[in-house]
Amino acid sequence: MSYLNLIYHTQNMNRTTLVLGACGQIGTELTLSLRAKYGNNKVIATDIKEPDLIELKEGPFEILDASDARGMRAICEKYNVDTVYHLVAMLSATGEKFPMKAWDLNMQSLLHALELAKEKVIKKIFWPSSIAVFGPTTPKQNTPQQGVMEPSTVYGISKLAGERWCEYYHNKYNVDVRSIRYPGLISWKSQPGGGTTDYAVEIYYKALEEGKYTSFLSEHRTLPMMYMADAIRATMELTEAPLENVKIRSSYNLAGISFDPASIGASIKKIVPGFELNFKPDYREEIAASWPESIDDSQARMDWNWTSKFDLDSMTVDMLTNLRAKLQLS
Ligand code: AKB
Repeated sequence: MSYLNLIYHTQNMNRTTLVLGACGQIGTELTLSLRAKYGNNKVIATDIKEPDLIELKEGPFEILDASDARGMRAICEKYNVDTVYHLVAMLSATGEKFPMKAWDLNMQSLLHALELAKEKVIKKIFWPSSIAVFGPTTPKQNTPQQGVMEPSTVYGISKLAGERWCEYYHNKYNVDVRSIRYPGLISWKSQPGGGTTDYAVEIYYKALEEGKYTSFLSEHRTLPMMYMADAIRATMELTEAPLENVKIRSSYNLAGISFDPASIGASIKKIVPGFELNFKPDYREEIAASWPESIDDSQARMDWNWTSKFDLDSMTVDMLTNLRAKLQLS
């Protein structure tokens, strides 16, 4: 190895990965998966609050408000950060209650990270978009990668604006930013907060704890969803894909499973036979009604070989098994 190569190699060896929003639904599992792969000290977890899950403290953990540009820069410099996974956002349902807060948090934190990449403080960013970028005028079935996007929620507007900023920073400043339009995510390790798709997590807890659940979405409100294990794998696969494979710099469509509350209820009933499901749609029904039912993710499949593994029943088995153990139920 030449002297210059050796210096380059040594510098890169010491670089770390930063997770913003490490205590959130995605951040928790992503931090643990990244640490399992790269080592605890190579992955810096940050959040605005202390973690409930003690495992998150098994590597470096820093309190950081992602809307604080100086704080984000200081941590990136302190730990010689290479890649930032930016998982801070106010989701759709809470965003409708606090529109300006949602806009400020979702946009500022992204722009701070993009600026750090532009200035070469960091090298790469993963930032999640969402199916919320689509709106009532988008085709609902097999929604294409490119097409009409007229989101009707503040969250969706901020995600669409974020996508445009990502592509802009890539085109103008060569920033290596990668993104996925996540469907609703279902997980047992950490709970979601403030989303329209949260019912699909709550339903599993209630099935085990109470044997019944009242859905805030209507019986046949179909949405694109995905099990967290698939989402984490997609996130790491895209972020680690060779540069030349990443053709979309706004955000990739990603598909997992499409189902409605009635179908997830039927899937749970196969394992919890007495489970009772009722419906009392609230304001979230209107948000859900504006989103697609299924997603065309052929571009992700083509560019970085994406393929999902879990279907509704295999997800239900895995969710209920893990939740039973977590909640210490027999
Ligand atoms: C939400 O429901 O707001 C999120 C999303 C679909 O991005 N889970």
